[in-house]
Amino acid sequence: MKIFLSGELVDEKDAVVSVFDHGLLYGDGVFEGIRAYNGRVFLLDEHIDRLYDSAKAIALNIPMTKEGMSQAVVDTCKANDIVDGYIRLVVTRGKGTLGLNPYLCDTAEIIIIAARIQLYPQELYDNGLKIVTVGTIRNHPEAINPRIKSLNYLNNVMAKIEAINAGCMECLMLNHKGEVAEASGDNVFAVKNRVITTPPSTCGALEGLTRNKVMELARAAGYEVREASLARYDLYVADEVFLTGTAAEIISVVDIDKRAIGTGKPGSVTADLALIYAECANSEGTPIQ
Ligand code: PXG
Repeated sequence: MKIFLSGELVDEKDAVVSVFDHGLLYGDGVFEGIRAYNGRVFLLDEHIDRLYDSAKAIALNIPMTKEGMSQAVVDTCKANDIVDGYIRLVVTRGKGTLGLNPYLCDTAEIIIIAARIQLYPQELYDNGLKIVTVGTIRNHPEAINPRIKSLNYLNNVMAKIEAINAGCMECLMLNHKGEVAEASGDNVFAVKNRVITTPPSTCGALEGLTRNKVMELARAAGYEVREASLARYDLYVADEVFLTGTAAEIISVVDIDKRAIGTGKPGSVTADLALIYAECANSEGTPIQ
């Protein structure tokens, strides 16, 4: 495998970073997880924009233009013959001292890994997920704003541990006010009387690109789509609940805290949206070759 590191494509065995890199020492950095479908990088511009916004928010200067970054993603896919894949784009603060001060770090380190995608088992898409609400709340927005896709994922990892300990693969995270925020690595949607609602990012959700695309496609298909604060109650009594994310795409939730959602089986609106999304993902994007 060829990895993009510090401006060039190197062999995987040579793709090493310093133990003094603040991405490792402090989780100081930002990242994106991007999909390629059918020889095209899906939502590339949107991912690059979000990466630079996250970097801006943590006062991290990325030593490359957005155009250069987009080209580097495409070049890394090309070098690895990616047709359908998952791209991990990471920007760390770079090599520094054994102290927090980010201003003492060298230039940011840019890492791009283009790999084959590990899909969730089909069974989960056919039958839906069971999830639980966890005690770990989403980061307070004035501590680390959940809109920043930072390398510091401990908040989500702690939630994921609770989910797995409860026998679930995903969980529901609330914000500091008890409102629904999102799952540990996916956004959440509720469907009630065919109206589709998802929390706004101010409720503690990452502004997911799958989320945004699903809202756009749903509106174009004639659904009413709202961004509004949701309580756990709203999810318990919804007709359908589903999660969205680059890796998961669109997946039904059929049980939350032992309450069956709707019929307890994946619903028709979710299935309709998954189909529309797949069509879009397979026909749009930045060509690799
Ligand atoms: N919320 C959080 C906290 C995320 O990390 C999403 C929502 C969905 O956003 P996108 O833009 O992907 O629609 C994410 C991103 C993984 C993995 O390996 C998934 C994410 C992040 C890191 C790893 O499954 N999801």
